[in-house]
Amino acid sequence: MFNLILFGPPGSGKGTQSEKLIAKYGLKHLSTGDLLRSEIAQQTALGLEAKKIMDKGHLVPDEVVIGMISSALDANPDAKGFLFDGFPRTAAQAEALDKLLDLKKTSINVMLALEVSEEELVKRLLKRGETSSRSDDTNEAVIRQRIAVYHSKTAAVADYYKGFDKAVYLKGEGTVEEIFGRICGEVDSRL
Ligand code: B4P
Repeated sequence: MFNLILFGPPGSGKGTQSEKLIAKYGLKHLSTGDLLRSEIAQQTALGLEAKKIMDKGHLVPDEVVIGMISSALDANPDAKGFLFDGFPRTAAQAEALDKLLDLKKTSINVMLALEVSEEELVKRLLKRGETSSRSDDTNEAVIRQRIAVYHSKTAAVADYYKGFDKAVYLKGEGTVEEIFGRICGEVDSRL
């Protein structure tokens, strides 16, 4: 089994690169952002609560996203590997993920972190906000709040994987194909 975390601030290209990676390597894509947006679209109680939090640029509580990932792992017993996109985002989520994978006798192979400047992140997300239905992408103050939360809570997750020698940093600027090439180089060297 090959398990990969695609890591980086909001707008760093995680979702964009994940689409290409799952097509190339046949991994099961687990995006907590997508799972939450699906709950919102279905107007579940969880989705309605999550929307209020996401629209302010804050993180949904750990127990909610950990529960979603646990169910998704259980629902895919035959996966040849998982691509975690947007998860873990806190140290508690990282520890919980290790425990969940341990129960399944597997572990994270590598965490690939995309590095992008703040101005480029804001530019990309505002552009996406012009065409997508994502309300968290239309307001620059909310976008900057999400980036601030990344620095205060999420960036430390990289240190967790550094401690296990599993963190790799990649330049997340350039064309989508250039960045995909860098990511594939790292994946291929570990397969
Ligand atoms: P996510 O859905 O994870 O979304 P994101 O971080 O905003 O974006 P992503 O990084 O995937 O976007 P991409 O760069 O691909 O999170 C949304 C919210 O959900 C969070 O704020 C939080 O509230 C909640 N949440 C999710 N997971 C959680 C968790 N684990 N715990 C708690 N809360 C959680 O795309 C951005 C744009 O850039 C696109 O328009 C794309 O076309 C463009 N782009 C990509 N690559 C480019 C390139 N090379 N050049 C130019 N543009 C590019």
